[in-house]
Amino acid sequence: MTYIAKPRLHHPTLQRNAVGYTRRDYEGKISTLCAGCGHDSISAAIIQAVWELDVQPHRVAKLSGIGCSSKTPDYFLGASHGFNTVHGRMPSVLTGANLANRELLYLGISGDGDSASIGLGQFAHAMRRGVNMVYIVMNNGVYGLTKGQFSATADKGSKSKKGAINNDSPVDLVSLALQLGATFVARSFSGDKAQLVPLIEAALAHQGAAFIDVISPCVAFNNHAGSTKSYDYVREHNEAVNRIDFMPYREEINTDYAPGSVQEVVQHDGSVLRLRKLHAEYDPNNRIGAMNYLQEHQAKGEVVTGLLFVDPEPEDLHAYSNTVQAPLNTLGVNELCPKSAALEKINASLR
Ligand SMILES: Cc1ncc(C[n+]2csc(CCOP(=O)(O)OP(=O)(O)O)c2C)c(N)n1
Ligand code: SF4
Ligand SMILES: [Mg+2]
Repeated sequence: MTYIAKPRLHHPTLQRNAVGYTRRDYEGKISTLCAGCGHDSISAAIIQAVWELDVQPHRVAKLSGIGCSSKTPDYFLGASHGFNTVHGRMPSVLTGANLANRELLYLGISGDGDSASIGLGQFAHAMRRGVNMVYIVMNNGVYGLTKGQFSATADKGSKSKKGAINNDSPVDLVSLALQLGATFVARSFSGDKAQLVPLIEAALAHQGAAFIDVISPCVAFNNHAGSTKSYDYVREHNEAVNRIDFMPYREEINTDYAPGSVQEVVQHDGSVLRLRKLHAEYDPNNRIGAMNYLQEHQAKGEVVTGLLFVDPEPEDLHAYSNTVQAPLNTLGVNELCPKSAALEKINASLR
């Protein structure tokens, strides 16, 4: 783990957001990841998105598992709540925290090993339960931290640095998230900040399970010819279906586009996603269509990116479970332990 804190000196003219913070205030410690690792670019995109959204740092809880990717929360949002859990167990810890206090914004950071191997069950249940969170997988196709073994997202036929061929079929987390009922599903690339930042912003505004798979090359173990998660491969095979402009509810919309070239999605909180269509036939409101489109294009070796599916009226675990609105730590002892008479009443109603 890194222990190197960044100097706290700010240039006095650094721009401040509406809640008075500079971009530096959303940074964390100095990264100890390899120079050029895609994960550092994703950290920078998260910092940018949260700063632009004027979120107060104490309103965010960032949770992760184990891996180079799961180390990154140490490198951003240093003034937010954080919990580095056990390998593959971020979703259940996050679910518990979210049930205890729904007022925070939950950011779950994971890797392809963390979520598609040991944590696959945890990933599946967070998605199907509609936990209100932004679930980001920094996907490099290998276990970077343990020296580059193929992970479950490595494509069949892709080559390791030493030339071994992967014979196993890949787990596609985006397809799984769609099938499991996630209400916001996107894929992006760490090398495309212009696409990634508005996707993170829109996901943070989304009031349900939002999943973003970010292809994030590992320069130490998976950035060679024959890898399908290298910078070169993703740049050459990136098929973006749309570009989004994210507008928080308070902003006046004044950008002009040619009629028909833009699709507007108004989210539950009033924020607007303006989708500039790059593939005219692609409809991000059609879950089954998105699944078919992905499978067809994946079979051709293309990496489909963009906002793949969004339900503008999502429901989350709290709505399904009819839970109390207030964070549990604001309730008194009588509400938390309602005594035997209340239990009797409940039992009687079930007889
Ligand atoms: C229970 C448990 N099993 C195995 C490990 C060893 N281990 C640490 S990180 C890791 C894989 C990390 O891969 P990924 O999630 O893809 O993260 P990356 O390093 O590639 O970003 C493994 C297998 C562990 N820490 N804990
Ligand atoms: S080993 Fe790979 S994933 Fe880990 S920091 Fe280095 S480049 Fe990034
Ligand atoms: Mg990995």
